[in-house]
Amino acid sequence: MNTVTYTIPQISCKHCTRTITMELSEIEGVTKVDADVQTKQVTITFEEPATEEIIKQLLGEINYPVA
Ligand SMILES: [Cu+2]
Repeated sequence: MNTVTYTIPQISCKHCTRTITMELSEIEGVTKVDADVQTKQVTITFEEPATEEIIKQLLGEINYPVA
């Protein structure tokens, strides 16, 4: 089990955090997503087959690239 925290400057409201949480939860192996509007940070808990590369790629695809 791995936990990573990313800063995502594009997070601006609760809609953003909901979108990010929903999209990341679709990735097989992602078990927990905690996105915060105030800090613009997303903390993700995951295990195989999910990888940081897969997570970062998806965030880029949905226009919330990691800083
Ligand atoms: Cu928003």
